Amino acid sequence: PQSPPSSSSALPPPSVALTQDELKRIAAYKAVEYVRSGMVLGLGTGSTARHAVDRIAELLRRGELSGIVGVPTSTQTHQQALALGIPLSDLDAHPSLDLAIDGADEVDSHLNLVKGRGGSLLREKMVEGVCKKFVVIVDESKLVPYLGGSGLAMPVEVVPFCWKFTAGRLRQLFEDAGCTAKLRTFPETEKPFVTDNGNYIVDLYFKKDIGDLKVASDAILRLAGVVEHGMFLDMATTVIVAGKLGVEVLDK
Ligand code: ABF
Repeated sequence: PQSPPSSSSALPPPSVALTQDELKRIAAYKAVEYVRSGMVLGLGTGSTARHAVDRIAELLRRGELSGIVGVPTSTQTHQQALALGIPLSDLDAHPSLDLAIDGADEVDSHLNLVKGRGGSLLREKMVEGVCKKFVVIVDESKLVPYLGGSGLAMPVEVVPFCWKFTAGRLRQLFEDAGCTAKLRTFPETEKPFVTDNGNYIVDLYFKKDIGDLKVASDAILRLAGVVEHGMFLDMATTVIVAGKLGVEVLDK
């Protein structure tokens, strides 16, 4: 079967105004066109990736796909895929994957991403780092001129032990960018949000551009106490953007 277009393409504009969730679904369905029977698939997490998982299950039910093995990137996606009857496995059994489909919080013009505002990033990075193809699905609100520039969180997963110390060191790293570091908590209880891996998340906010992303990434990862961060650099091979004027496919 033919692959979907490998270069940028725009579909005709939809005739009615679409909601953000409909745009997410359109991007997700387009990404599922890359799925072929027999593939080992990374299943992403979040409100956009959820549509892709639903669609894969639907095509399996209809017999239009077969032999798929899914590797979920969170307990949430694991539960969704299990309930839908998608055969599941993990990286221990499948250390290399054919394709992963996942959402993102920010996408820059080089297809670098911020992920993890929904709370999962470590499992995503593990799974999506060993995929032959990584298709990211977003609505157009996620496109940014530079990562961290939206004024929204840059998530860092940290061990709970002395998290205040780690948050302080993270803030110091980016002092010149006007960084603040905030533990992610549940608004109702003020209790820390706990990741699938039993860790906390420190959200970094920047007033200015943090500069070279690779340098920033290396500096964060060098801090003992940090488990992983939400910058996904040079990982996406394709980004599918659904917007009011149509769908655009951005390839690396
Ligand atoms: C997950 O999906 C997270 O890494 C990221 O935070 C989120 C994007 O979520 P949504 O599609 O709900 O905007 O993969």
